[in-house]
Amino acid sequence: MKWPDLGIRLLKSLPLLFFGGQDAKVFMHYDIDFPNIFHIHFAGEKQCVLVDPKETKYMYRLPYSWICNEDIDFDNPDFEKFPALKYVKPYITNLNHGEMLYMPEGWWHYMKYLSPGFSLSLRSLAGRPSNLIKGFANVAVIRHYDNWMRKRKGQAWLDYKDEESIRRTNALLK
Ligand SMILES: O=C(O)CCC(=O)C(=O)O
Ligand SMILES: [Fe+2]
Repeated sequence: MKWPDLGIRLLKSLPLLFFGGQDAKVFMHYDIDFPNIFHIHFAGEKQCVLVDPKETKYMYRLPYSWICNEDIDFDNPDFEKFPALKYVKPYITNLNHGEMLYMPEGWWHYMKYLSPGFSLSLRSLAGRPSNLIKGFANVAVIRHYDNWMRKRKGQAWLDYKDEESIRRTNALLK
């Protein structure tokens, strides 16, 4: 197999393939290890919503996680319950067969398969040292702590993270 030269050193051992049926959604997240991602879509049409990491403070991120509060519907956000989302400016684009989207390291992404299709993500290591360190900490420590707390406390841990995400984010607006 020949790899394309995209001007960045790709992690050749780590291409990821994703499949989605009609209306399948990929929850808003950023990737745990801060890769730069070239996302190539095939077959159907897919909507992609990206958010700049500069706006992370308004994203109701769950503590010890790289996802948002799961009650947020990014197709129709509830601005009463999640008022900080008013300060977030999403970039929205649709990918059709053969189109590629570059997602810089740390950018949030939410995706919706408008019709059945599949995508290939070519990834490269984080370029910023601060992101490399955060990615390493996430993989080596944070996710294990989160799993351990979840086993220990069960639903109470999930409820705590939900409430904290709202409390911390809404506190910024006061
Ligand atoms: O398209 C998908 O199903 C998920 C893609 C994604 O999150 C990624 O490439 O990092
Ligand atoms: Fe992702």
